[in-house]
Amino acid sequence: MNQPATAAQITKAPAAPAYVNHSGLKAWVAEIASLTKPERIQWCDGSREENDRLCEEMVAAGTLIKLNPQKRPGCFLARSDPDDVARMEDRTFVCSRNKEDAGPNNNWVDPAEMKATLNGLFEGCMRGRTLYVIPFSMGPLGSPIAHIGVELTDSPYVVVNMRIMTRIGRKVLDVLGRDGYFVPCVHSIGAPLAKGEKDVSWPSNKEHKYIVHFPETKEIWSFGSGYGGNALLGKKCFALRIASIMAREQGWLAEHMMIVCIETPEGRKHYVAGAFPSACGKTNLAMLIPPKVFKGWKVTTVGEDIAWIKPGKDGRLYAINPEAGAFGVAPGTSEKTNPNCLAAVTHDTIFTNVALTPDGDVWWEGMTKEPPAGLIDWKGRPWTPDSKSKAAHPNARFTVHSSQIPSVDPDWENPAGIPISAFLFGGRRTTTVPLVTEALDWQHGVYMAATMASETTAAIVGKVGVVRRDPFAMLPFCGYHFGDYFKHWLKIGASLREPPRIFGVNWFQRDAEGKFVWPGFGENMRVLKWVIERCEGRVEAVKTPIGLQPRYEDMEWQGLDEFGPGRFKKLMEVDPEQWREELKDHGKLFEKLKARMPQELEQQREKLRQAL
Ligand code: TSX
Ligand code: MN
Repeated sequence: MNQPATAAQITKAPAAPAYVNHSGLKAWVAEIASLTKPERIQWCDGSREENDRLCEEMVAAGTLIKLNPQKRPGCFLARSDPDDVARMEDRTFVCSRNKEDAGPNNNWVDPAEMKATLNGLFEGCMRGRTLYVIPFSMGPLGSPIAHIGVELTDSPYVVVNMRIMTRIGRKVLDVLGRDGYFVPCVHSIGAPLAKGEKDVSWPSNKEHKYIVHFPETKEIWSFGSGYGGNALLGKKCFALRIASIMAREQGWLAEHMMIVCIETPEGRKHYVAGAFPSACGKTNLAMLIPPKVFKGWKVTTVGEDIAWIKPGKDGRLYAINPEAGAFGVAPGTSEKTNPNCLAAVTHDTIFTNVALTPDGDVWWEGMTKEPPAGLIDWKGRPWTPDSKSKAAHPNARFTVHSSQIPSVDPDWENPAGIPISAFLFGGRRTTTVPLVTEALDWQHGVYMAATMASETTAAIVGKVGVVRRDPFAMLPFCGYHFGDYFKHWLKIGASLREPPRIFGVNWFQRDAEGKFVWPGFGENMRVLKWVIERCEGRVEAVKTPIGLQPRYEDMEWQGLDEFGPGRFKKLMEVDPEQWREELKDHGKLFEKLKARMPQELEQQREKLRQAL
C-alpha cells in the first residue's frame, strides 16, 4: 500500500478537480483508491452546498434525523451502532520500528506486520461506497503553529463532522500548494456494499477494529469504526498522538489541554491552559462563567480539548487551539453546569446518541431535572423514567463550531497563538490532593503533572473509584514513551526565559458523608483569580511539603458564606500519611517507565519524600 500506484491505476482513477495542484496528493489518493476500490471519489471543497447535500443524503439513508427547525435549526441527530459508541483504547496502536519507542503506555505491533494486516483489511473495503477526500488544517490556515492533514474516508458522517471540527476543503489545498507537507489519514468503516445490497443506517465492521499510528512515516490508518476519536482523525490521532511525536522532533508541545483567557477588571489578559483526564469537566472549565462578585472579570474560551504550544522568540510559550469546534460529551451539560455550552448547541449542531423528544428536540441525562414525556432513546426505542437503561448514551456527543460558543475568545483564531501564563493539572480525587497547589519550579511542576491521577467513574469502563495514574492527562494520547515525553517537557522548560507557572488542582474532594467539599463550576473562578495573582506577583503563598498554597485571606470569599477558614483548611490539608502512600504509587508508575525515566523526576520524588 505504500508503493507508488502504477500509471495505469492513476489514469483509471477519475481526475481530481482542476484546482488540485499537488501531484503527491493526487498520486496517494489514486493509490488508496486502487486498494480500497470505492464506487466513486469525491474531493470535498468544504462549501455549505456540499455539506447540505451530504446531510440530505444521510437523512434519506437514515443515518441522520433532521431535528425540529423551530427548536434546533440546522441540527441533526445521528444514532450509531450500539457496538460503536466510544474510542477503543485496546484497539489503538503505535507502530514504531522499535517497540521501546512506543513505551508501555501504548499498544505496539511491528510496523511491517501491521501494514500487512491493514493491507488485507483495506483491500476492497470501500466497494459500493464513496471515497471522500478531506483536506484539513489543524490550526488557523497558514498559522506557523498549524499543520495540514488529508483524511480519506468512506463515511459522510465523518465529512460533516470534520467540517465543524477542523478547517476543510479548497482553502486548505491553496495553503498546501504543489508540494506542501500533509499527514496522510486513511479511514474506512470497513463495510463494503455488494451490488444491490441494502445499506444500514450506521455501517461499521463488527469483527475488526484498528486505530493505527506509524510514528516514523507519520501515517494514520483507522478501520472498522465510524465513531468520534476513532474516525475524526484530526482530533486524538493527529492533534495528539502524531502531533506529540512531531512536537518532540521539532521542539514544541501537543497537549490534551483546554485554554481560557482570564481578564482582570483593569483589562489585563492572562491565558491559562489546563490538562484534565476525562470526567473532570474540562469543557465546563473552558466555558466558565464567574460568580457575580467577580465584577469586571471576564473568562473567554480559546479551546476546550487540545492545545499546540510553541516557544516564541521572546522566551514565552504561545498556544493555538488546533481544532475549530467541540466534540463534547452531552450528558451532564445543563443550564447549571455549562450555560455557554447549552447556548452553543441551540443551532447548527450534530448530536450523536442523545435522546429524541416527540417534538423533534434532544434530551440527555442531566440536561433538566425531569425528563420530557415521550422520549425516544439513543437506540430509537420509546423510553420512560421506568426504563432500566439511560435515554442518552453516557458517551453521547454534540459537534459544534467554536464560533457558536458565546464565551469564545476574540483571539481564538489568532495565527500567532496566545501567550500562556499558567498551566493547570487536575484530576478527580476524593482525598489526598488539595484544592490548589503551586509547583515550586518547572521541574516540580513536571513531577506534579507526571504523577497526576483520576478516580474512575461510571463513564470509564472498569472498577469505579479506583485511582488511575494519567500523566498530563495524556495516557491514551501520547504517541511515544512517557519517559521520553517527561524529558521533552523538562527540556522545553529549561529553554524558556519566562516559563508559565504550574498548578495542581482538585475540585473533587469529599467529606466523611461523601459530599463534595468544594462547590466547583463557576466558583472555581476563586482559584483562577489566585492563580492569576500569583502570576502577576501580587500575593504571597504558604510553603507546604508538596508545594505552595494560598493564604485564606488572599482568596475571594464573598458570596460563599459557608466557607470559613476551618473548611478552607480541610480543603488545603496535606496529610503526610496519605502522601507517603501516594508517593509509593508514584514509584510504581516510575518503575513501569524505568527504562526511559529522567533522573530529575526521581530526584523530585526523593525531595518530596524528605519534605514529608
Ligand atoms: O465540570 C465540573 N467542574 C468544573 C467546572 C468548571 N464538574 C462536573 C464533572 C463531571 C464532568 C464538577 N463536579 C465540578 C467542577 O468543578 N465539581 C463537581 C462536584 C460537585 C457536584 C455538585 C455540586 C458540587 C460539586 N453541587 C450540587 O450539586 C449542588
Ligand atoms: Mn479529550
